[in-house]
Amino acid sequence: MNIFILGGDGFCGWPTTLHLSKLGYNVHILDNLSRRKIDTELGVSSLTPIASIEQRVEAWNQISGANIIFHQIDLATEYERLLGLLLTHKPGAIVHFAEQRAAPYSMKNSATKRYTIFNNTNVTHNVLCAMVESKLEPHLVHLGTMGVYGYSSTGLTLPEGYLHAELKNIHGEISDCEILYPTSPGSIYHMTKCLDQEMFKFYAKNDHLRITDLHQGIVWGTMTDEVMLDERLINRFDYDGDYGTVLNRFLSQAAIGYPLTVHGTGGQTRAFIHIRDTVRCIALAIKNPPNKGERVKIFNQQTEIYSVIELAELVAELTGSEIQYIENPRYEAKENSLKADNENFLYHLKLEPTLLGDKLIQEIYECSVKYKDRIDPKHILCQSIWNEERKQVIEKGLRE
Ligand code: NAD
Ligand code: USQ
Repeated sequence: MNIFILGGDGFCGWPTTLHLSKLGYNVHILDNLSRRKIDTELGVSSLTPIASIEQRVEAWNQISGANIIFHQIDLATEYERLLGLLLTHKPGAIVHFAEQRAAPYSMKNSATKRYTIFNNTNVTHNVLCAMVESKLEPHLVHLGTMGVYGYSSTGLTLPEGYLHAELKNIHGEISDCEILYPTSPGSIYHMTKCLDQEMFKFYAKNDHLRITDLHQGIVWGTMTDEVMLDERLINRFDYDGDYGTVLNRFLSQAAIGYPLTVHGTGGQTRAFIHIRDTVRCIALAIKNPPNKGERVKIFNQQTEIYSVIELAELVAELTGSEIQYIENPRYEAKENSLKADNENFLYHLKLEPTLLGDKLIQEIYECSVKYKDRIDPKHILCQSIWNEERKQVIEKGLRE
């Protein structure tokens, strides 16, 4: 079966490409390399020395005997080319990673806010539109986020996408239904994932497209079995204040003796998944598509829940690092509780989760130490401030 990986040059997309290729799928990567261009714009590079897309594809094809093909295409603007590629290669599945995915980058300024909305919503809508126009019926697997639910400590276990609700009419009669869980995005980036969700709902209802939306937690780690085969296959590792995610950031900070940058109290509680499980979950989702006419399948793709301070303490204990509490540049709850269902992957699809206790944290630390000379300390702090109120608090702190 042919598979299109949209955004297959990125942090999650590249290891997924290799994993699906190893499983025997014919993989095509569609990517405009915008993530590499944003690194140049920000003056920063991946902690790990990633090869060019041409070199990494050639290396994999040589090592594995597969024939991954790379198409450089901007999916937000090149609709006709996308349609042409669909009609030529007739993929059985499309995995959609191709969005601007950093919350801090999306909140930097008007230009990055507008870019994130333009890029993400257009990519998603172009893909849906082209699926309908092509009359092909590929299964779309989209990478969404746990952040669509928001972090408001309701005490509820977050369901997998749909909330059971009782609606009361003016006569007091109650009817049962299932609704999409009310969204509460914490950034412009997260908001695009909420908009994606509505588009998926419409196209599944109106055109009977088969869609799976994976609400993924924060990904940690960088290595999978396939990327470890050869230095040229090495995966991206973001450590900077815009793109680095919290646990990977703490481990890279520890590698250069930089105090761990806990925002606020560190009471923010989030869901996590290791990159090895990301690629496995996607393979499982591809094998288990919804039926035609079925509503969008939504799975929570996360295996563990931690607060930021719990992670900082874990890393501090492992590496002897100091913890530094800094004024939070984000406008978010200081503390939240979080419980989320993940039965679909863990119990129905039998994912054996990779957990933080599994010593992989040491592997990431060692990787950070190996490449620590590539870390530029001036890019560590998050410079993106969510709103005027946060800006004033931070400026006041600097004056005192
Ligand atoms: P990434 O930025 O490393 O990769 C995204 C890829 O998409 C890049 O290679 C980029 O060049 C490409 N892309 C973006 N816009 C494009 C366009 N218009 N046309 C063609 N290609 C385009 O991000 P990632 O960390 O691999 O995340 C992949 C997906 O998974 C994102 O949608 C993200 O929202 C989701 N996700 C990521 C995480 C995480 O922790 N990294 C967690 C939850 C969900
Ligand atoms: N944080 C710190 N210190 C840091 C960096 C972050 O305390 O140095 C805090 C943040 O304030 C936040 C939490 O850690 O409360 C998580 O931040 P993050 O940057 O690790 O993750 P986030 O911005 O939520 O985004 C990441 C991915 C995004 C994905 C999301 C999944 O970049 O693509 O959608 O994780 S989720 O969080 O479940 O929405």
